[in-house]
Amino acid sequence: MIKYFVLYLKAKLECHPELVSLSKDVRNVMVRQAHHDTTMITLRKFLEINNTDKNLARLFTDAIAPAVIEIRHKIECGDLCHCGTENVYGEKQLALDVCSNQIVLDHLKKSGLVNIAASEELESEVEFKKAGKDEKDLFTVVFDPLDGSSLVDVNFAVGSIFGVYPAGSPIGRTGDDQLAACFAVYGPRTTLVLTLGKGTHEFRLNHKENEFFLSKENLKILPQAKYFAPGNLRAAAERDDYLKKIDEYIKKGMTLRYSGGMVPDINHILIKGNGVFSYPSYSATPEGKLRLLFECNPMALLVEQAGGGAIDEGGARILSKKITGLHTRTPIFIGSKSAL
Ligand code: P6P
Repeated sequence: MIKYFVLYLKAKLECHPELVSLSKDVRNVMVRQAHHDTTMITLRKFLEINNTDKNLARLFTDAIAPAVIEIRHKIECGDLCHCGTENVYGEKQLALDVCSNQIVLDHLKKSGLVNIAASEELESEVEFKKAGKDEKDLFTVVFDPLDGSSLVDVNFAVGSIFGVYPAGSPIGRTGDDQLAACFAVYGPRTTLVLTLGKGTHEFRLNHKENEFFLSKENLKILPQAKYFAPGNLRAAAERDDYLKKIDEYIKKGMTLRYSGGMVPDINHILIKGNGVFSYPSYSATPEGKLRLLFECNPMALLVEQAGGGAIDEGGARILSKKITGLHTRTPIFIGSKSAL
């Protein structure tokens, strides 16, 4: 509130300087504070202001952010054809999937900060040489390099998702062990939504400067939802409980916002400040479709840090679920707590 009071005073000062006979020094501080405009704060500066661990900050500024910028470029000019390979789920990989995956791996390796990388596109973990570094200065990074890639050809927004753990295998841990999480949205704008355990914040890419600047600090998700994003709607044909839930949302007059991309759909909830995204299981996918490690855990941390919640269909908290395998799937309901 102080910031807005200062902005009000600044406006007063500019229109009626005779009104306030403040000392020049105080006035300069107030005007400077009034100029404390979040668009001037780079990701690097924000991490520094928030006393982020130096290695963790560098992981974001020197590896993840550059990888996101490179993937954005590939989306705009890369080819969309299938490259003849399949991922671990038997899904045909687009050249873009394989390329995005390699971009992230290259940046993580080059940073020298990563002990283990695990990708939704790869069967197993990739271990990088520690080169004499102490494990406490290294991280494990799990990622979905291009979530929703099948939507690129219809020009829908897509995204990349990252979770950061202390060095070592993620197997046997829970999502609560994440030190940080973020996703990138490749939409009309390229944004990075990030949490380091102290709130969830949005940064917007300035293409001219190739820098991410703080655009929204401390995103908040209200308990009441006005929007709903019902994934796997086909499940309602055989699951009355899901049909009933959707019917409840409709009867409440909630607005449908579903794109088929988990990243833009959950980004919508964070930026609008309310909403619920659901992706239940059904006979064809008894464990659900979305991956616990690569998609649900990072999203759950980002949403919980903004005051929302994330559970599976048994009501278990996503971040408390033990990671028993790299490619474990889970049903998920995530967003405004009263709508879960
Ligand atoms: P469906 C994209 O393929 C994805 O992994 C998520 O981004 C999205 O929420 C979900 O699958 C969409 O699944 O069954 O609607 O195609």
